[in-house]
Amino acid sequence: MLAEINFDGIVGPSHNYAGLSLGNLAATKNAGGTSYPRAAALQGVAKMRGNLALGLAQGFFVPLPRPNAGWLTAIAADSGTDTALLAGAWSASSMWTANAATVSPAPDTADGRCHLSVANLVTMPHRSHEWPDTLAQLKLAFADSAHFAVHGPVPPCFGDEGAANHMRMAANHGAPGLELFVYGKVGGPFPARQHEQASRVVARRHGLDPARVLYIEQSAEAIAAGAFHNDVVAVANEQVLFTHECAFADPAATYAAITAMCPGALVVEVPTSAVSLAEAIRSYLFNAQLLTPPDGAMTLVVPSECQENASVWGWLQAMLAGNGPIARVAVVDVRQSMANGGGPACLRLRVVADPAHVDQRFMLSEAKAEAMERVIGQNWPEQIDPADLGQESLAQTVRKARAALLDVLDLAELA
Ligand code: SUG
Repeated sequence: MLAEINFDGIVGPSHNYAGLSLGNLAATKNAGGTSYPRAAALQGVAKMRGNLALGLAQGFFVPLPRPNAGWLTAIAADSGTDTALLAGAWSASSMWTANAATVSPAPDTADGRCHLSVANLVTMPHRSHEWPDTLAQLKLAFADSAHFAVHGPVPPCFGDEGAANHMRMAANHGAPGLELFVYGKVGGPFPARQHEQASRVVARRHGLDPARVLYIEQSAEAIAAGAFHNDVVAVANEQVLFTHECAFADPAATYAAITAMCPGALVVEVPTSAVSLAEAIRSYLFNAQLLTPPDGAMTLVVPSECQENASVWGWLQAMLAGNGPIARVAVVDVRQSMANGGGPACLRLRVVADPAHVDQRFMLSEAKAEAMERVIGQNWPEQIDPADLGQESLAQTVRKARAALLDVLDLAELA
């Protein structure tokens, strides 16, 4: 049976704050700070366990090989190379699997298979070299070609950041859906990372019905305020779109098109008067997981930063009291990821599929979560100062830690 499976990226042992993402305010603010990879990875596993406890199907992807020797060779790195480029080889940014790929589930596609296109992530140098290793992992997890089609990246002239700029609305996850592709226009102070043509290429490749696709321009104001991906200001689940008033260039036209194309759609809009764009981006209110557990009570999984912001928390309490479509709010601590601009929604890729068709090595169980915690506890560095990046001893620790995880998950072929 089709279900929404959330594939979280396990935070890699090289997790650090090198400040590489222009336009991502949390990442640039924390540049140079000490990171705690072990705590970061354990926070991620705890989040996954929370979703398992809700009765949801949960999968995961493993960290990519770091430092990436292929990237260092490609840029002909030497002792004079810019430290930001060198740090790019060490980034654990593949943890944010919302940027791994764009996914169109089987009910939406012409051939009735679930299509996945790996994201090229070309805008940020440190993320531009993720896709080959991500693709290898997708090909393994979704190897069953009767049910999945895994595509390579769109041409690099079109920036593609994957599911972070893609939403899907449907009566339920297994029903045909409306796919929403959100793109930015260049010209503002920060890069517009998702290009319209990349989204259009993905939709054509996936065999989507044009009558069930919408291309939506992200508001320039949101990008300039630090919403470097649409999932920082909007999230959808089934028939609900939860969005900030300033997420889209033309909100009224966007809502009208959605309600016309997806009968029963409900827009839960948070006005600027209740939560400013700056507060929304600081708290990551919209970078929440909006989930439908088996008991049917739609649940918004927010980062703990939301609890600490009076207007955000106040708005959430009023929402719960108001008897709207979102029935529950759950709080998770993913502070280590948040400090690099990655909230609960960034850490997961949603794939609507029959869990039985996925390579079971990528599906989480309680026992596997415990095994992961043991490996992380024993092998992940406790802390990393960005000045340590480049040290051979740290490289060895990072490689050994990843190898230990692959070993326990029976995924050594990704070594
Ligand atoms: O691409 N941060 C990531 C955060 C990605 C969040 N994902 C979603 N919104 N879906 C990025 O900006 C910071 C790494 C550094 O600066 O070292 C970083 O890559």
